[in-house]
Order: sequence, then structure tokens, then C-alpha cells
Amino acid sequence: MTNSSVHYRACNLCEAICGLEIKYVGNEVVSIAGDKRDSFSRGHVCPKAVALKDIYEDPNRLKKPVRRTTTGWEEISWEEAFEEVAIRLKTIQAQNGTNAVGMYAGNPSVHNSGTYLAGTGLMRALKTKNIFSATSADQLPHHFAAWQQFGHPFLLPIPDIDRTDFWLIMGANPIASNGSLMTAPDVANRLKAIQERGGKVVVIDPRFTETADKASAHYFIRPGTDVYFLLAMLQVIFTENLEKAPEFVSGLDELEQIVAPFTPELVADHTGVAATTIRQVAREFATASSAVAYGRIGLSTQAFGGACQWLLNALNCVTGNVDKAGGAMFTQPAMDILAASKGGGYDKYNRYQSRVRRLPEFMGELPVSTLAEEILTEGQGQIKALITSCGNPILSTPNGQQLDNAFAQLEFMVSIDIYINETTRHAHLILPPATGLEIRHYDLTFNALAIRNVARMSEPLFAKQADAKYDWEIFQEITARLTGEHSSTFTPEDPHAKVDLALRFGKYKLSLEELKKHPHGLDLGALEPCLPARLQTSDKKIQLEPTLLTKDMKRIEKALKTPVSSDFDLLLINRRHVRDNNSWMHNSERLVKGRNRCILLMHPKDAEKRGIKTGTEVQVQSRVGQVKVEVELTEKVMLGVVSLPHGYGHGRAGVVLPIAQKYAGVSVNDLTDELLLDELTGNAVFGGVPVRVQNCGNLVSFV
Ligand SMILES: Nc1nc2c(c(=O)[nH]1)N[C@H]1C(S)=C(S)[C@@H](COP(=O)(O)OP(=O)(O)OC[C@H]3O[C@@H](n4cnc5c(=O)[nH]c(N)nc54)[C@H](O)[C@@H]3O)O[C@H]1N2
Ligand SMILES: Nc1nc2c(c(=O)[nH]1)N[C@H]1C(S)=C(S)[C@@H](COP(=O)(O)OP(=O)(O)OC[C@H]3O[C@@H](n4cnc5c(=O)[nH]c(N)nc54)[C@H](O)[C@@H]3O)O[C@H]1N2
Ligand code: SF4
Ligand SMILES: [Mo]
Repeated sequence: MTNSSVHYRACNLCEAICGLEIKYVGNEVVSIAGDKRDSFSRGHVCPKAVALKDIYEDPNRLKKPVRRTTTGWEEISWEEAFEEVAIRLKTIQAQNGTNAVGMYAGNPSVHNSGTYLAGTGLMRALKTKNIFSATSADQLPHHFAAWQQFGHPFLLPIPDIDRTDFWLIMGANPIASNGSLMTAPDVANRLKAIQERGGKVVVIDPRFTETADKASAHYFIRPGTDVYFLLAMLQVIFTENLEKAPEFVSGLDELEQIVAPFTPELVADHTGVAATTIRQVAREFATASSAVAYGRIGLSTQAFGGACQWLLNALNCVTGNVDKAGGAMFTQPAMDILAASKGGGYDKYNRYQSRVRRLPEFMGELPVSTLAEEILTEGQGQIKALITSCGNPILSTPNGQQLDNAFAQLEFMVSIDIYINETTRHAHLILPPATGLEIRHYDLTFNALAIRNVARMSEPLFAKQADAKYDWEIFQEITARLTGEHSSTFTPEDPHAKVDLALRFGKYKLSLEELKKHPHGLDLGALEPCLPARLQTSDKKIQLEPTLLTKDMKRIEKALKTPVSSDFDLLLINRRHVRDNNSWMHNSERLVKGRNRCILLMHPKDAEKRGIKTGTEVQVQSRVGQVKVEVELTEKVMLGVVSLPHGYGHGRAGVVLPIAQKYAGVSVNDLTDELLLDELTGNAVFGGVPVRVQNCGNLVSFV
């Protein structure tokens, strides 16, 4: 056997940032395994890590810019591509105003430091209001509540699961997702450790998930009703005098008044959680020696996503579980993303609205649920050209079919992406970056969201191809051409110089050089109390009665009294599987092979009523569309709820992902509705989309 060399890096596919040990010979990967010497991930990896090899070797991964022609895609030079992009964007903006160009930045943007750091430069240069990202289909409510309560949208509380005695998990399935807004590699063992030290893990989810299976208790909740569950939890805690909030809170009495009417009995029918259960969970939570409530995407992507995150934060505060070991804590990262905006208030909400639906801006972005109509609706400010980067919004945002139609009519579209997929197939030009094992990466986001203060720099394993460019080079080339700073001697600057500077000025006085000495990652210790100093509110207090969120109570009260639609009589929710990664890793045979995962889960009683048997094909229909999909009957979903994974639907014509197309599946986002929103934050709703399901054998046509 040839002697192989070893390379250590962090996996950047999901938020767990596991340490990898990669053996290679020349430019061939021999093996990818967990790095046992990484004290944070302790050798943990999931099946996706090995797929980094598949992405590296994937013959369908683009290496050169391509232009779409009537006879297919043709390779062009970088220079030609950059010039064309700049001329088309500039012309369209000159003729129609700056807002005529839109941009969507997708999920991997935050998993690649070069992309993240250079992307914002391009967004600024575009001078457009039409900036969209995966944030408004994901964690926007977390930022909103953090801004309202802690004074900064990036001051996100992290559950200290290594020290907690009671972990309440709502709308998250970390065993499948490996955790989110909680970088915690090897979450399964961390969860087990809670139980081994006598603690409890309680899961609230409309599905009995892989996480629920490992928990001490699981309770079904009707999708979209968590806000009432949380109000009732707080009501019990106040009524039974179980509160022990720290000094640095304001609005405690006001919060008590807000929650007072929401007795467990009032909300039990609506949430589907028994009043006795709500009381019991509230008491256990409030009396545990330490406890932390954690609510992720299932809690955010619902009509009251913002309010859910507010009340969840409040629950942690009121019970004395904030800024305390085993509770909700704040990181003090080596590169502090808050440092740039310290001191000043962060007031970036509703400064402008979307053109068509008047939806509010937040953090310089508009809700992605309005992207299609901004392209389709004529008038001044209509989006005529679009840049997508790291994103596949046709599969990942509500009403993907509408977006598919919208993209088809753009005057110009350019995608910075490695594949010709459902979205990028509409582009006139695709500019493919070097990626994966070829990049340098410092995880600015997930080091800052980790359950311990950690830092790590990954160097490229393989050099990019001679003619290849990194995302940051592509961004800077386009930016410079838009701002007029481009010349024949222009050379993009590696944005990691900014990381180095931030590390040097940071709390631990590190540098990229220093981090290179720690190929297995650097552990900077457990999270430490840092409030009220780190709070960015003007009174240095946590706001329990934040203005904008409190205003939302009217909408919340009203919805409790509004009868549910009987036309679409089931509620659709989403699910993740450990071998999927949003929409983009299905061209790896080893990840997709085996049993079809894109199936609808349905409760046997719901199936029986509709004459549906397991393994048959059913039609799922919502206000916006319909799909046909195989059904599996299981009591693991709540009565009245059906579940489909997202990120599938590769059967569309023109997609150049042959393996993914073999396992095409259907897109759940051909069912999700762009009109269903958290009206306060503008976040998309994926949990509890009203649908009807029929046996394909006896389809009745509804008009
Ligand atoms: N129904 C439903 N929809 C959902 C969700 C859900 O739970 N339910 N989840 C939502 C969430 S949380 C998210 S984050 C979004 C994700 O949705 P998107 O933001 O659309 O991201 P992905 O689906 O991950 O697609 C990533 C794209 O980036 C490309 N890519 C990969 N690596 C690189 C790189 O290094 N550089 C560049 N330039 N491109 C790269 C891939 O080829 C792919 O086209 O989906 C959302 N959609
Ligand atoms: N394997 C894998 N890992 C991933 C990803 C992936 O696609 N695949 N995506 C990554 C990304 S971008 C993100 S943002 C994270 C997300 O990480 P998680 O938040 O853990 O995401 P999910 O696994 O979708 O878990 C959401 C849970 O919410 C539940 N749910 C749905 N509606 C409701 C509701 O109304 N109330 C309650 N209480 N629960 C509800 C669902 O049943 C599901 O179990 O995962 C990341 N990791
Ligand atoms: S859990 Fe996430 S970071 Fe860890 S190996 Fe899997 S994809 Fe990579
Ligand atoms: Mo996400």
C-alpha cells in the first residue's frame, strides 16, 4: 500500500464543524474519518463527511464558467464571464434603477469564510433593496428576538447542554441535523450524558423524531401552536411563584400580566398538549437545578416564530437559567462578530418594505417569500436580474414552482454555484468556485455559536485547479467592475486577512499563524457568564417585554380563536435525515442509495379515513400546488399531521445531476405557501402548512 499523508480540517457541511482526519495520496482522498484528537468533536462524524470526497471528484461539478445557449452550456473564460456579468447588471440598473437587480445568498455562504466575507461587499455594491437569503427561511426569528431582547441580532443564546440537568427541545431534531444555533459535535453522546448524570431531556415535536427516541420524554404538539405552549408554561411558573429571574432583566411584571390569561386549560385543545403535561413540564423545568429551553427551526418557521423565540428566551430568563452554567449562555468567540457594531444600537428593522407586499426589511434583507412576486409583478422596481450564490431557492423556499416560473422570465441571471441544479439551470451564466477540500476556512459563524469557546483554521487540502477561482475572488472581481475599481492589474485580496486581524484584537489575542499550530482545533474553555456586560440593550438589561414582540400578542390572541380551515384538513411539516444536506448533496451515490427517503409520513388513522395504505402513492395538495408521493403509515407522526423532507424534487428538466435525478423525489416547497408568514419578522412558514391528501387510486378533482 502506498504511504498516505494526513490532513486535518473541520468539516464545513453543517454546523457541527467536526474535526476530520483525511488520508490522501497525491490529489486522491484515501479515507475521511473523525479526528479523535479534536477535543470538541472527539472523533465524531456523520455519513456526509465522506461525501466531501464525492463532491471533490464529482464529474458534474463545474470547473469553468458556463454560458447557457440554445444548444446547451458552453464553457467561457473568466474574463468574458466577469465582463458580461458587469455589463448586464450595470445596463439593467441604469435602465430600471438599482432595485432591478436582486440577490439571493444561500446556506453554504455561512459555511465558507471566504464567501461570507466577500459576499457582503457585492451586496453593498449592488445598492439594491432586493437582498434575500436563506435567513428568512430559517433563523430570522432568532435574530429578531435577540435584537429585541439582548440588543443585538447576533447575540444568540446557546444551550449549555454539557452542564444542563434539563434540556427542553422544541422544534429541533439534533440527532438528524447535528444541531443548529448550537454547534455541538457528537450531540448524541452529549444528550446521553445528560441522562447519565440524572438529568432529563424533553422533546416537544409533532413527530416522534430520532431525538425524541433518545429523550426522557416526548410530547406531540400541533404544528404552529408552540407560542401558546410557551405562554402557558410561563403562566404556570408565575402562578406557582417558581420564577427566579436575575437582576438584569426588565419587564418581568409586564410579562407576568401578558401570560396571565394563558392557562394550560385554555391552550390544551389548540396545542394538543394536555394541561397536566404543560403543568408538569413547567414545574420540572423551573425546579431543575439547571435547565435550558432550546427551540430551533421547527419553532422559527411558524406563524409566530418571532414570538416563540421571545417566550423561549423569557422562559430561560424567568427561571434563572440565563448566563448560568447549564442554562442559556453566550459565547465569547475568538473572532467576535459583534465587535464591529459594539456600543451603538442595532436598529435595522422595517427601514424599508418590499415593493409588492410591503413586507418589512430586517438586517438589510427582505423576506425570501416575496422574491417571486418581486420578479413577476410589473412596475418600477421590478427585479429584472438576479444573482444567486450558494443557493437553490427553487427547492428551498416557499412556492418553489412560482419561483421556477419567475426565474424563467428574468432578463439576466448569474449563479455562483458548483452545479447546474433546479435554480442555476435558469442562469445565463454560472460561475463555479473552488470549494470543499480546496478552500481555506475559519468558521466565523459556528465557532461563535458553539457550546464551548473554540477556534480552528482549516487550510486547503488540495490546491484549486490552475484556472479556478474561490468564491471571494469571483465576488471581488464582480464588485470591482460594478464600482469602477477594476483595472488590468486588479488582484482580489484574501479576506482571511480580516480574520487574522479580528483574531489578534479578540479576547484571546490569537492569529491565523497561532491557529495553524492547532490542527485539531483550539479549545478556549467552557462558556462563561458575561452578562450584563455583553448585553447591547441601552439599559444593559434583558427585555422580557420587548416592544415589537409584545405588539404581536394581538395577532396571537386572535389566532387562538380562529377556527382551523377544514378545506385542507392536514398539517404538513418538514423533516431532515442525517444523510441529506438541504438540497445539494444528492449527487453523491453513497448518500442517496438505499430506501427512498422522500416519502410522506402519515398517521394510520388519518390514512384509514382516506382509504390509504402504506407504500401506495398519494397526492398531497395545498393552496399553491400538488405533488404525488409514496406514503408510509406510522404512529410516529401526530394525528392530523403529515411529514415530508425538503431538498428533493430533482426531476425538473435541465438539471445536470444524474445521480440526484435517479432519486429525484418531490419538492415539499411546491406545497409550502409564500403567503404564509410570520407577519412580524417576515420569516417563511414550513411547519403546519394546510394540505389535503388523497389516495391516487381514487382522486377526486377539486376546483
Ligand atoms: N420546506 C422546507 N424548506 C426549507 C427548510 C425546511 O426545513 N423546510 N430549511 C430551510 C433552511 S434552514 C435553509 S438554510 C435553506 C437552505 O436552502 P439554500 O439556501 O437554497 O441552500 P442549499 O439548499 O443548501 O443549496 C446550496 C447551494 O449552494 C451550492 N454550493 C455548495 N457549496 C458551495 C460553495 O462553496 N460555493 C458556492 N458558490 N456554492 C456552493 C450548491 O450547489 C447549492 O446550489 O432551506 C430552507 N428550506
Ligand atoms: N442531515 C442534515 N443536517 C442538517 C441539515 C440538513 O438538511 N440535513 N440542514 C442544516 C440546516 S440549514 C439547519 S437550519 C439545521 C436545522 O436543524 P433542526 O432545527 O434540528 O432541524 P430539523 O431536523 O428540521 O428539526 C426541526 C423539527 O421541528 C419539528 N417541527 C415542525 N413543525 C413544528 C412545530 O410547529 N412545532 C414544533 N415544536 N416542532 C415542529 C419537526 O418535526 C422537526 O423534528 O440543520 C442543519 N443540519
Ligand atoms: S455532523 Fe456536520 S460537520 Fe460533522 S461530519 Fe457530519 S456534516 Fe460534517
Ligand atoms: Mo438552515
